[in-house]
Amino acid sequence: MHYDNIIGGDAAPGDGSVENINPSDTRDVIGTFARARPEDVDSAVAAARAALPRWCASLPGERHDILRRASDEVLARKDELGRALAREEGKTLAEGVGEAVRAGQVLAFFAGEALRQAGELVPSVRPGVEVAVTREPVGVVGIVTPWNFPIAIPAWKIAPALAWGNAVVFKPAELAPHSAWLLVEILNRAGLPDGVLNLVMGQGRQVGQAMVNHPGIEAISFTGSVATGRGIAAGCVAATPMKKVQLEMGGKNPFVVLDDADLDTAVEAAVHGAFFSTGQRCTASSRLIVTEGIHDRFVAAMRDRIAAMRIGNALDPETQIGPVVDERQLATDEEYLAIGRGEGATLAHGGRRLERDAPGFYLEPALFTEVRNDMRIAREEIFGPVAAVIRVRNYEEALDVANDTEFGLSAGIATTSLKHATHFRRHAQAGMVMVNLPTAGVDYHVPFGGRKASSYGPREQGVLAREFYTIVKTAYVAS
Ligand code: UN1
Repeated sequence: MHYDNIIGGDAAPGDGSVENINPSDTRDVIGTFARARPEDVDSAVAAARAALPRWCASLPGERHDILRRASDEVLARKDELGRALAREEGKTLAEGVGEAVRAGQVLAFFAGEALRQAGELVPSVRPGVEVAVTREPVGVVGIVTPWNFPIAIPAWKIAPALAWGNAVVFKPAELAPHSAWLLVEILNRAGLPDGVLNLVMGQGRQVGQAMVNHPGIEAISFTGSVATGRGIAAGCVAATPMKKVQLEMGGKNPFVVLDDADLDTAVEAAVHGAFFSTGQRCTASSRLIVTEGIHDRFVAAMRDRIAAMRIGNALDPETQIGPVVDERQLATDEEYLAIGRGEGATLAHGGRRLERDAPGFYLEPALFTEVRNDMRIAREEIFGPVAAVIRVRNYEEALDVANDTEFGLSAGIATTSLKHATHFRRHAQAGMVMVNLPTAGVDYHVPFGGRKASSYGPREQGVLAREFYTIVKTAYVAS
């Protein structure tokens, strides 16, 4: 089956197409997906601009109803959407269905937000004057999303954009456009006026760049790598007019395990955080920072736990870890396995390529031990099923090591000490802190985002999402 771009409510072919391949079985072609040209970005922006006045002026009830209908459909079709997602991205069926449900919940949350658009009436410091502080849509928003959460991340960017009256030009990742296409189709069918939401598919370098440069787009929200994010931010500032920008980028998330931790809790959280979704999450626990009293027991339990995991075809309900997303990511993972060995870390478990019935990108989850925090495997985001255990003496050293990173997305700790849990919650330099929980796997109704190189601009999700998707107007009225 072939999938076109969707511009102004119509199918738009673009120039040529790309095959979308199932990473669990590379013989399985999901479909061909159109590749947008810069002129298609122009058409998408023109369609969005034409649709904007009507959508900006739409009533909260209309926006609510459309988002609510889309949520209902996503939730009703969760199994089918979850399967489509698992097939193109390689996360397991359970993870795929879970992500589809999350997208449905996000849509419902922002349907509610569409109804909660209050401003403030403030007494002026001058007599006879009233001040009204209200929020208005930003305009046309460009949304650029990664392959690793191909329906949830689009939903948590598109839903608030629409709830607050913006029109959207949306570019999903080239590796996983099917889930995105299905989401756009559902939202359009839920009653969005033509042109409010436009889908342009293709490469970041062409389509994304054209969006960043385009004078008809007021803001860009992006999730992806630090290098690309930096380029987008620079482009948004250099553009005329300058664009508002929101970036969610990498992580090198620490998960601290203290001597007093409950071992099962620590191992479950570490395995989940490091290896579920094949480690392909910006919130993955890639540094396991373990105090020496529990170190050997923790490593032994991790090895047993990892050895028992079933790695295989994402569409097999028995599978617990799916394949890596593609050949290139697999090569990166293998390169880091070699780098880690070269740096003197011990590969305590895994790291082999696996053969399965179907040809796919299967990699055994890998656990390095004897890692120092200055090694590249402890500093650079790998984005694969590779975790590094760093041995430390005590809590104080653990906290120092946890914070000694250019990133600051999520930080976790396993401990039964209230004192250490509280101290860590206050002093971890991260946007999100998890106590006795995996660093990955977040709620859909509260803010998401990080510090340092992990994020730039306002938070995503929850009520704070409005900071990016609205601009404030302060009106002074003399009576
Ligand atoms: C999660 O861990 O539940 O790209 C979400 C990512 C993040 C989303 C993680 N933006 O991995």
